[in-house]
Amino acid sequence: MKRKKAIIFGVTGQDGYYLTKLLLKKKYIVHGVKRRSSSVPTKRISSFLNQKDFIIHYGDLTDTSSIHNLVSIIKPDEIYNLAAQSHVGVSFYTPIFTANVNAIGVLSILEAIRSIDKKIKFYQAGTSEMFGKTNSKFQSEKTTFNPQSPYGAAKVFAHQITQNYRDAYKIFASNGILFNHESPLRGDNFVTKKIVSSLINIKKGKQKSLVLGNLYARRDWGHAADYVEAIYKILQQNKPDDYVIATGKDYTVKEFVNKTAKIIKLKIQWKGKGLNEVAVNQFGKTIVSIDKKYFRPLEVDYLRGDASKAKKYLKWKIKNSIDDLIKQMVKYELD
Ligand code: NAP
Ligand code: G4F
Repeated sequence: MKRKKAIIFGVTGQDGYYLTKLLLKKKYIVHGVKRRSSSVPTKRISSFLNQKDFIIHYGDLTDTSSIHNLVSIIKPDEIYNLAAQSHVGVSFYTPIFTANVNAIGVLSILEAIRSIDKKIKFYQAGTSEMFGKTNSKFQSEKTTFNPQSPYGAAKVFAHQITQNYRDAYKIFASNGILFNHESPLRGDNFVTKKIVSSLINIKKGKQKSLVLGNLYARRDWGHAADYVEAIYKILQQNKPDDYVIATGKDYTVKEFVNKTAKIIKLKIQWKGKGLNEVAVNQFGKTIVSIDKKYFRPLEVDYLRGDASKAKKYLKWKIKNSIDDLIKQMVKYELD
């Protein structure tokens, strides 16, 4: 049987690692695209670099010619677009770059598919940030988008242009609408990784305190390994479509701190209010404090997803609870 070929844009990121691992297991030939960087960007995927079924290429979503060349040379069966400037807070500082990568970059891939081979299947990494400020208790595929950041707004464009190319050119182009998903390989400046690594450093006496922004934002946190299973399944359906992927459970940032502290047996107690709220240890020493600089110009206060459609049609299942996730993140940091 002919083996499938996939291109992964964003292969060096968190999800890039887990999706590569999954596709190699399924006997795909995986072509990963990395961009030029002054430091080594392939740390997460170093274990795949010497495998013959994993081929790495240079490319950049802001360089349309690189995308066109890769698609025409590789002629893949499937393209997974995980590439993005993925930090919501940073998107306020680099809004134009964020829009070029997260919105126009997606259009460049779709244009390459349209002009080279309309049979190539396409997955776009959409996000719950597209819902932004919402009144829905659970957000589903039917919930209105109301993004609150350059990141979210660019992702809405990417989502809608993916639907347009599906309808206009009959391309198998599908969107995942993924809620927050984390792992031991999460980027250092996302809140979960920052909390886990800092609290462990504090416990070991290597760091004095953890400084956070909004403690009361609520997020629906899942595990990246479970979410890439859904990404894969989305492209194996008979028809292209859009799917919410989420756990359906939400916690505040403060609750995530408390859960992590409990797992690593660090005793903390909260006191004070607003910007003066702190967590202290048993000796009264401040371990967690708040700084305005980590607040965003606009915040998404609350996200909780309804993944019924994915559960029904993709037969997608969650394997890791939030406590499993934190325990794995803790173990990785300790190792
Ligand atoms: P990540 O760890 O930040 O990875 C992003 C990837 O995109 C990296 O490989 C990065 O390369 C690459 N990239 C950035 N700019 C690029 C450019 N101009 N050209 C080519 N590649 C570029 O993000 P992730 O957590 O794996 O998320 C994967 C995708 O899912 C992203 O699109 C993200 O927006 C979306 N998403 C994530 C979540 C989540 O909670 N993790 C939820 C919903 C949606 P470098 O390694 O060189 O930086
Ligand atoms: O970990 P975060 O930066 O993730 P955020 O903004 O929810 O975005 C992540 O999930 C999205 C899916 O909904 C993805 F599309 C996106 O690519 C990314 O993966 O922040 C989570 C919450 C926010 O409300 C933030 O304001 O934590 C709050 N927070 C509080 N203190 C902090 C901090 N966030 C960060 N990064 N750093 C802090 O010190």
